[in-house]
Amino acid sequence: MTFETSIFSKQNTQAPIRLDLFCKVVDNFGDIGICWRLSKQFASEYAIAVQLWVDDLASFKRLCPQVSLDQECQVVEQITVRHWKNQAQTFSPSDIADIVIEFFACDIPPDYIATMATLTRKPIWLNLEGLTAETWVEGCHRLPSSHPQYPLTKYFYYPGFTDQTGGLICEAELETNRQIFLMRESELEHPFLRGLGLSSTEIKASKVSLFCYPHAPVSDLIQAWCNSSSPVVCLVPEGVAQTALTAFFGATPEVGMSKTVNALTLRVIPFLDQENYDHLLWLCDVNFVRGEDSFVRAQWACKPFVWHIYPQDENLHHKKLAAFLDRHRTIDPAESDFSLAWNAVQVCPDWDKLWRNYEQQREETPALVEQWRRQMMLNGDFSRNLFDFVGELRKK
Ligand code: TRH
Repeated sequence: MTFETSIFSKQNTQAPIRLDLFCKVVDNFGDIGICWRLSKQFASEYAIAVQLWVDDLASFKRLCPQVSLDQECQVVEQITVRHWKNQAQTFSPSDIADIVIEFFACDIPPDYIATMATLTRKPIWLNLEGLTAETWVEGCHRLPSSHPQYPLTKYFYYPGFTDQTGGLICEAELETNRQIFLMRESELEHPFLRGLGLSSTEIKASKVSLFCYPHAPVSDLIQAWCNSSSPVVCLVPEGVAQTALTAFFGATPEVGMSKTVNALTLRVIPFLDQENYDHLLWLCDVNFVRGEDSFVRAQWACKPFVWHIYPQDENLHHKKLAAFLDRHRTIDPAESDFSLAWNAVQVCPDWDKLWRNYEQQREETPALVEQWRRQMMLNGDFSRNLFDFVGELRKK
Protein backbone atom coordinates (compact mmCIF):
# COMPACT_ATOMS: atom_id res chain seq x y z
CA MET A 1 0.00 0.00 0.00
CA THR A 2 1.45 3.37 -0.91
CA PHE A 3 1.67 6.14 1.60
CA GLU A 4 -1.02 8.13 -0.18
CA THR A 5 -3.58 5.36 -0.19
CA SER A 6 -2.80 4.35 3.36
CA ILE A 7 -3.29 7.72 5.00
CA PHE A 8 -5.95 9.20 2.81
CA SER A 9 -7.86 6.11 1.87
CA LYS A 10 -11.18 7.87 2.30
CA GLN A 11 -10.16 10.58 -0.07
CA ASN A 12 -11.10 9.56 -3.61
CA THR A 13 -8.63 11.70 -5.40
CA GLN A 14 -5.38 11.37 -7.25
CA ALA A 15 -4.31 14.88 -6.28
CA PRO A 16 -1.12 14.92 -4.23
CA ILE A 17 -1.40 15.40 -0.52
CA ARG A 18 -0.74 19.01 0.40
CA LEU A 19 1.37 19.95 3.37
CA ASP A 20 2.03 23.45 4.72
CA LEU A 21 5.10 23.82 6.90
CA PHE A 22 5.47 27.08 8.83
CA CYS A 23 8.97 28.13 9.89
CA LYS A 24 9.93 31.16 11.93
CA VAL A 25 13.66 31.74 12.05
CA VAL A 26 14.31 32.55 15.70
CA ASP A 27 18.04 32.81 15.15
CA ASN A 28 20.89 31.14 13.30
CA PHE A 29 20.24 28.44 10.71
CA GLY A 30 18.74 25.47 12.52
CA ASP A 31 15.08 26.40 12.17
CA ILE A 32 15.19 26.81 8.43
CA GLY A 33 17.85 24.11 8.14
CA ILE A 34 15.54 21.49 9.60
CA CYS A 35 12.42 22.76 7.80
CA TRP A 36 14.20 22.78 4.46
CA ARG A 37 15.56 19.30 5.01
CA LEU A 38 12.09 17.99 5.91
CA SER A 39 10.45 19.79 2.99
CA LYS A 40 12.83 18.18 0.52
CA GLN A 41 12.33 14.77 2.05
CA PHE A 42 8.52 15.07 2.13
CA ALA A 43 8.49 16.04 -1.55
CA SER A 44 11.04 13.58 -2.87
CA GLU A 45 10.26 10.49 -0.78
CA TYR A 46 6.51 10.89 -0.26
CA ALA A 47 5.44 12.86 -3.37
CA ILE A 48 3.77 15.42 -1.16
CA ALA A 49 3.07 18.92 -2.46
CA VAL A 50 4.95 20.95 0.12
CA GLN A 51 4.51 24.63 0.75
CA LEU A 52 7.19 26.05 3.05
CA TRP A 53 6.30 29.32 4.76
CA VAL A 54 9.41 31.06 6.03
CA ASP A 55 9.82 34.52 7.49
CA ASP A 56 13.54 35.00 6.81
CA LEU A 57 14.67 34.35 3.25
CA ALA A 58 18.17 35.73 3.84
CA SER A 59 19.02 33.02 6.40
CA PHE A 60 17.46 30.44 4.09
CA LYS A 61 19.62 31.61 1.18
CA ARG A 62 22.82 30.93 3.15
CA LEU A 63 22.17 27.20 3.05
CA CYS A 64 20.19 27.14 -0.19
CA PRO A 65 21.69 29.66 -2.61
CA GLN A 66 18.91 29.18 -5.22
CA VAL A 67 16.48 31.08 -2.99
CA SER A 68 15.70 34.52 -4.30
CA LEU A 69 15.26 37.23 -1.69
CA ASP A 70 12.63 39.34 -3.35
CA GLN A 71 9.96 36.82 -4.30
CA GLU A 72 6.84 36.27 -2.27
CA CYS A 73 6.32 32.89 -3.85
CA GLN A 74 8.91 30.76 -5.62
CA VAL A 75 9.48 27.10 -6.41
CA VAL A 76 12.81 25.70 -5.24
CA GLU A 77 13.57 22.01 -5.82
CA GLN A 78 9.85 21.18 -6.17
CA ILE A 79 8.98 23.03 -2.98
CA THR A 80 6.76 26.08 -3.06
CA VAL A 81 8.48 28.62 -0.85
CA ARG A 82 6.28 31.40 0.52
CA HIS A 83 7.69 34.45 2.22
CA TRP A 84 5.75 34.58 5.48
CA LYS A 85 5.71 38.32 5.99
CA ASN A 86 3.11 38.86 8.67
CA GLN A 87 0.24 37.39 10.62
CA ALA A 88 -2.46 39.51 8.98
CA GLN A 89 -2.80 37.43 5.82
CA THR A 90 -6.23 36.00 5.07
CA PHE A 91 -7.03 32.57 3.66
CA SER A 92 -9.84 30.79 1.89
CA PRO A 93 -10.77 27.13 2.54
CA SER A 94 -8.97 26.01 -0.64
CA ASP A 95 -5.71 27.45 0.71
CA ILE A 96 -5.62 25.06 3.62
CA ALA A 97 -3.39 22.00 3.26
CA ASP A 98 -4.20 18.40 4.28
CA ILE A 99 -1.37 18.41 6.80
CA VAL A 100 -0.33 21.56 8.63
CA ILE A 101 2.93 21.68 10.52
CA GLU A 102 4.18 24.47 12.71
CA PHE A 103 7.81 24.30 13.65
CA PHE A 104 8.90 24.98 17.23
CA ALA A 105 5.51 26.38 18.22
CA CYS A 106 5.67 29.29 15.81
CA ASP A 107 2.23 30.93 15.76
CA ILE A 108 0.67 30.31 12.41
CA PRO A 109 -1.50 33.16 11.05
CA PRO A 110 -4.77 33.46 13.03
CA ASP A 111 -6.87 33.44 9.88
CA TYR A 112 -5.24 30.20 8.74
CA ILE A 113 -6.40 28.61 12.00
CA ALA A 114 -9.87 30.14 11.76
CA THR A 115 -10.19 28.84 8.18
CA MET A 116 -9.03 25.35 9.21
CA ALA A 117 -11.86 25.33 11.73
CA THR A 118 -14.46 25.97 9.03
CA LEU A 119 -13.57 22.81 7.08
CA THR A 120 -15.68 19.68 7.38
CA ARG A 121 -12.62 17.51 7.01
CA LYS A 122 -10.11 19.13 9.34
CA PRO A 123 -6.44 19.02 8.41
CA ILE A 124 -3.99 17.11 10.57
CA TRP A 125 -2.22 19.76 12.63
CA LEU A 126 1.17 19.08 14.18
CA ASN A 127 3.65 21.06 16.17
CA LEU A 128 7.22 19.84 15.65
CA GLU A 129 9.34 20.25 18.75
CA GLY A 130 13.07 20.50 19.38
CA LEU A 131 15.45 17.61 19.89
CA THR A 132 16.50 16.53 23.35
CA ALA A 133 17.71 13.26 24.82
CA GLU A 134 15.82 13.87 28.09
CA THR A 135 13.39 11.14 29.06
CA TRP A 136 10.34 13.40 29.63
CA VAL A 137 10.05 13.71 25.85
CA GLU A 138 8.60 10.22 25.62
CA GLY A 139 5.65 11.30 27.77
CA CYS A 140 4.90 14.36 25.66
CA HIS A 141 5.46 12.90 22.22
CA ARG A 142 2.20 12.70 20.21
CA LEU A 143 0.13 14.41 22.91
CA PRO A 144 -2.99 16.23 21.69
CA SER A 145 -3.88 19.79 22.59
CA SER A 146 -7.39 21.08 21.95
CA HIS A 147 -7.69 24.59 20.60
CA PRO A 148 -9.33 26.85 23.24
CA GLN A 149 -11.66 28.47 20.72
CA TYR A 150 -12.11 26.19 17.70
CA PRO A 151 -12.94 22.50 17.20
CA LEU A 152 -9.34 21.75 16.30
CA THR A 153 -6.68 19.52 17.84
CA LYS A 154 -2.97 20.03 17.50
CA TYR A 155 -0.51 17.22 18.22
CA PHE A 156 3.00 17.59 19.60
CA TYR A 157 5.59 15.64 17.74
CA TYR A 158 9.14 15.21 19.06
CA PRO A 159 12.31 13.98 17.43
CA GLY A 160 14.46 11.89 19.72
CA PHE A 161 16.83 9.06 20.40
CA THR A 162 14.44 6.25 21.37
CA ASP A 163 11.60 4.33 19.77
CA GLN A 164 9.15 6.20 22.02
CA THR A 165 9.92 9.40 20.09
CA GLY A 166 9.81 10.37 16.42
CA GLY A 167 13.47 9.42 15.90
CA LEU A 168 15.94 11.47 13.88
CA ILE A 169 15.65 12.85 10.36
CA CYS A 170 17.38 10.44 8.02
CA GLU A 171 16.69 10.42 4.30
CA ALA A 172 16.21 6.97 2.76
CA GLU A 173 19.28 7.24 0.53
CA LEU A 174 21.54 9.02 3.00
CA GLU A 175 23.86 6.16 3.89
CA THR A 176 24.10 4.94 0.29
CA ASN A 177 24.89 8.46 -0.87
CA ARG A 178 27.55 8.76 1.79
CA GLN A 179 29.22 5.52 0.75
CA ILE A 180 29.15 6.46 -2.94
CA PHE A 181 30.45 9.96 -2.27
CA LEU A 182 33.35 8.69 -0.14
CA MET A 183 34.32 6.12 -2.75
CA ARG A 184 34.26 8.69 -5.57
CA GLU A 185 36.11 11.28 -3.54
CA SER A 186 38.96 8.88 -2.93
CA GLU A 187 38.98 7.37 -6.45
CA LEU A 188 39.02 10.79 -8.11
CA GLU A 189 41.75 12.05 -5.77
CA HIS A 190 39.69 14.27 -3.53
CA PRO A 191 37.98 16.79 -5.81
CA PHE A 192 35.82 18.09 -2.96
CA LEU A 193 38.70 18.75 -0.56
CA ARG A 194 40.87 20.16 -3.34
CA GLY A 195 37.99 22.43 -4.27
CA LEU A 196 38.13 23.80 -0.74
CA GLY A 197 41.81 24.59 -1.28
CA LEU A 198 43.46 21.71 0.58
CA SER A 199 46.89 20.54 -0.59
CA SER A 200 47.83 16.83 -0.79
CA THR A 201 49.64 17.13 2.55
CA GLU A 202 46.63 18.73 4.18
CA ILE A 203 44.35 16.03 2.81
CA LYS A 204 46.47 13.41 4.61
CA ALA A 205 46.42 15.29 7.92
CA SER A 206 43.82 14.95 10.64
CA LYS A 207 40.94 17.06 9.31
CA VAL A 208 38.55 18.84 11.62
CA SER A 209 35.46 20.87 10.73
CA LEU A 210 34.47 23.64 13.11
CA PHE A 211 30.91 24.95 13.59
CA CYS A 212 30.12 26.37 17.02
CA TYR A 213 28.53 29.35 18.79
CA PRO A 214 30.60 32.49 19.33
CA HIS A 215 31.19 31.74 23.03
CA ALA A 216 33.03 28.42 22.41
CA PRO A 217 36.61 28.38 23.72
CA VAL A 218 38.01 28.28 20.18
CA SER A 219 41.24 30.17 20.96
CA ASP A 220 42.20 27.55 23.58
CA LEU A 221 41.60 24.77 21.13
CA ILE A 222 43.50 26.55 18.36
CA GLN A 223 46.47 26.78 20.71
CA ALA A 224 46.20 23.06 21.52
CA TRP A 225 46.11 22.21 17.81
CA CYS A 226 49.19 24.36 17.20
CA ASN A 227 50.93 22.35 19.92
CA SER A 228 49.69 18.99 18.64
CA SER A 229 52.26 16.28 17.87
CA SER A 230 50.63 15.52 14.52
CA PRO A 231 49.29 17.87 11.83
CA VAL A 232 45.75 19.18 12.15
CA VAL A 233 43.83 20.93 9.38
CA CYS A 234 40.85 22.87 10.63
CA LEU A 235 38.15 23.94 8.17
CA VAL A 236 35.90 26.75 9.30
CA PRO A 237 32.88 27.93 7.30
CA GLU A 238 32.75 31.67 6.81
CA GLY A 239 31.21 33.57 9.72
CA VAL A 240 31.96 30.95 12.38
CA ALA A 241 34.21 31.74 15.39
CA GLN A 242 34.93 35.23 14.05
CA THR A 243 36.64 36.58 17.17
CA ALA A 244 39.05 33.68 17.63
CA LEU A 245 39.82 33.56 13.91
CA THR A 246 40.46 37.29 13.75
CA ALA A 247 42.96 36.87 16.58
CA PHE A 248 44.58 33.91 14.80
CA PHE A 249 44.86 35.60 11.40
CA GLY A 250 45.45 39.11 12.72
CA ALA A 251 42.77 40.25 10.27
CA THR A 252 39.06 39.74 9.60
CA PRO A 253 38.69 36.15 8.36
CA GLU A 254 37.62 35.80 4.75
CA VAL A 255 36.92 32.81 2.54
CA GLY A 256 40.15 31.41 1.12
CA MET A 257 42.36 32.62 3.98
CA SER A 258 44.68 30.01 5.37
CA LYS A 259 47.49 30.13 7.90
CA THR A 260 49.80 27.50 9.36
CA VAL A 261 51.22 27.78 12.86
CA ASN A 262 53.27 24.77 13.95
CA ALA A 263 51.01 21.68 13.64
CA LEU A 264 47.88 23.61 12.74
CA THR A 265 46.67 24.81 9.37
CA LEU A 266 43.45 26.75 9.61
CA ARG A 267 41.38 27.45 6.53
CA VAL A 268 38.29 29.60 6.07
CA ILE A 269 35.96 27.87 3.63
CA PRO A 270 32.66 29.14 2.20
CA PHE A 271 29.45 28.56 4.14
CA LEU A 272 28.35 25.50 2.16
CA ASP A 273 24.91 24.50 0.98
CA GLN A 274 23.35 21.75 3.06
CA GLU A 275 24.36 18.91 0.76
CA ASN A 276 27.98 20.00 0.64
CA TYR A 277 28.03 20.58 4.38
CA ASP A 278 27.14 16.88 4.72
CA HIS A 279 30.06 16.08 2.41
CA LEU A 280 32.37 18.06 4.63
CA LEU A 281 31.20 16.14 7.71
CA TRP A 282 31.66 12.83 5.93
CA LEU A 283 35.26 13.67 4.99
CA CYS A 284 36.56 15.17 8.22
CA ASP A 285 38.04 13.02 10.97
CA VAL A 286 36.38 14.99 13.76
CA ASN A 287 33.42 17.36 13.46
CA PHE A 288 32.60 20.17 15.83
CA VAL A 289 28.89 20.78 15.39
CA ARG A 290 26.19 22.74 17.19
CA GLY A 291 22.47 23.31 17.68
CA GLU A 292 20.29 20.54 16.36
CA ASP A 293 20.61 19.83 12.67
CA SER A 294 24.40 19.74 12.26
CA PHE A 295 24.49 17.70 15.48
CA VAL A 296 22.28 15.04 13.89
CA ARG A 297 24.13 15.13 10.58
CA ALA A 298 27.40 14.52 12.45
CA GLN A 299 25.87 11.36 13.87
CA TRP A 300 24.96 10.11 10.40
CA ALA A 301 28.49 11.00 9.22
CA CYS A 302 29.81 8.20 11.42
CA LYS A 303 32.77 10.22 12.61
CA PRO A 304 33.64 11.35 16.13
CA PHE A 305 32.04 14.70 16.87
CA VAL A 306 31.91 17.31 19.60
CA TRP A 307 28.61 19.05 20.19
CA HIS A 308 28.30 22.71 21.11
CA ILE A 309 24.83 22.84 22.53
CA TYR A 310 22.51 25.82 22.03
CA PRO A 311 22.73 27.87 25.23
CA GLN A 312 19.57 28.35 27.29
CA ASP A 313 18.61 30.39 30.34
CA GLU A 314 19.53 29.00 33.75
CA ASN A 315 21.93 26.57 32.08
CA LEU A 316 19.05 24.33 31.06
CA HIS A 317 21.26 23.16 28.22
CA HIS A 318 23.65 21.53 30.71
CA LYS A 319 20.87 19.07 31.56
CA LYS A 320 20.27 18.40 27.89
CA LEU A 321 23.94 17.85 27.24
CA ALA A 322 24.18 15.44 30.20
CA ALA A 323 21.14 13.53 28.96
CA PHE A 324 22.73 13.09 25.54
CA LEU A 325 26.14 12.16 26.93
CA ASP A 326 24.47 9.56 29.15
CA ARG A 327 23.10 7.85 26.08
CA HIS A 328 26.16 8.35 23.91
CA ARG A 329 29.01 7.95 26.42
CA THR A 330 29.42 4.21 25.88
CA ILE A 331 29.74 4.86 22.18
CA ASP A 332 32.37 7.54 22.42
CA PRO A 333 34.06 7.57 25.83
CA ALA A 334 36.53 10.23 24.71
CA GLU A 335 33.69 12.59 24.00
CA SER A 336 32.52 13.23 27.52
CA ASP A 337 35.42 15.22 28.99
CA PHE A 338 35.90 17.09 25.81
CA SER A 339 32.23 18.04 25.49
CA LEU A 340 31.98 19.17 29.09
CA ALA A 341 34.98 21.46 28.63
CA TRP A 342 33.85 22.69 25.22
CA ASN A 343 30.47 23.64 26.69
CA ALA A 344 32.01 25.21 29.80
CA VAL A 345 30.28 22.71 32.09
CA GLN A 346 33.72 21.80 33.42
CA VAL A 347 36.78 24.01 33.63
CA CYS A 348 39.59 22.71 31.48
CA PRO A 349 43.00 23.33 33.01
CA ASP A 350 44.95 21.87 30.10
CA TRP A 351 43.61 21.94 26.56
CA ASP A 352 46.77 20.37 25.11
CA LYS A 353 46.26 17.32 27.29
CA LEU A 354 42.55 17.19 26.59
CA TRP A 355 43.10 17.20 22.83
CA ARG A 356 45.90 14.63 23.13
CA ASN A 357 43.65 12.28 25.11
CA TYR A 358 40.80 12.83 22.70
CA GLU A 359 43.06 12.07 19.72
CA GLN A 360 44.31 8.86 21.34
CA GLN A 361 40.93 7.59 22.41
CA ARG A 362 39.19 8.33 19.17
CA GLU A 363 41.21 5.61 17.42
CA GLU A 364 38.57 3.25 18.79
CA THR A 365 35.57 5.34 17.87
CA PRO A 366 34.88 4.42 14.20
CA ALA A 367 33.28 1.07 15.01
CA LEU A 368 31.38 2.63 17.89
CA VAL A 369 29.94 5.53 15.92
CA GLU A 370 28.75 3.04 13.31
CA GLN A 371 27.08 1.08 16.09
CA TRP A 372 25.33 4.27 17.25
CA ARG A 373 24.16 4.96 13.70
CA ARG A 374 22.61 1.51 13.50
CA GLN A 375 21.03 1.90 16.90
CA MET A 376 19.46 5.23 15.89
CA MET A 377 18.24 3.76 12.60
CA LEU A 378 16.24 1.19 14.56
CA ASN A 379 14.03 4.03 15.85
CA GLY A 380 13.02 4.74 12.25
CA ASP A 381 13.29 7.90 10.22
CA PHE A 382 11.52 10.92 11.69
CA SER A 383 9.46 11.62 8.55
CA ARG A 384 8.39 8.00 8.14
CA ASN A 385 7.31 7.89 11.79
CA LEU A 386 5.52 11.19 11.43
CA PHE A 387 3.49 10.05 8.43
CA ASP A 388 2.65 6.77 10.16
CA PHE A 389 1.24 8.90 12.97
CA VAL A 390 -0.67 11.06 10.48
CA GLY A 391 -2.10 7.83 9.06
CA GLU A 392 -3.24 6.75 12.54
CA LEU A 393 -4.92 10.10 13.14
CA ARG A 394 -6.68 9.90 9.79
CA LYS A 395 -8.21 6.57 10.69
CA LYS A 396 -9.74 7.96 13.89
O1 TRH B 1 22.53 27.34 13.30
P1 TRH B 1 22.22 26.56 14.52
O2 TRH B 1 22.80 27.05 15.74
O3 TRH B 1 20.69 26.49 14.63
C1 TRH B 1 19.81 26.32 15.70
C2 TRH B 1 19.10 27.61 15.95
O4 TRH B 1 19.87 28.39 16.82
C3 TRH B 1 17.76 27.33 16.52
O5 TRH B 1 17.09 28.50 16.88
C4 TRH B 1 17.89 26.42 17.68
O6 TRH B 1 16.61 26.07 18.03
C5 TRH B 1 18.65 25.19 17.28
O7 TRH B 1 19.93 25.55 16.73
C6 TRH B 1 18.84 24.24 18.40
O8 TRH B 1 22.70 25.03 14.32
P2 TRH B 1 22.07 23.81 13.49
O9 TRH B 1 20.83 23.35 14.12
O10 TRH B 1 23.15 22.87 13.34
O11 TRH B 1 21.72 24.42 12.07
C7 TRH B 1 22.69 24.78 11.15
C8 TRH B 1 22.20 24.49 9.74
O12 TRH B 1 23.09 25.08 8.80
C9 TRH B 1 22.16 23.02 9.42
O13 TRH B 1 21.04 22.74 8.61
C10 TRH B 1 23.43 22.79 8.62
C11 TRH B 1 23.53 24.08 7.89
N1 TRH B 1 24.88 24.44 7.42
C12 TRH B 1 25.08 24.51 6.06
O14 TRH B 1 24.19 24.20 5.27
N2 TRH B 1 26.31 24.89 5.62
C13 TRH B 1 27.34 25.19 6.46
O15 TRH B 1 28.44 25.53 5.99
C14 TRH B 1 27.10 25.11 7.86
C15 TRH B 1 28.21 25.44 8.81
C16 TRH B 1 25.86 24.74 8.30
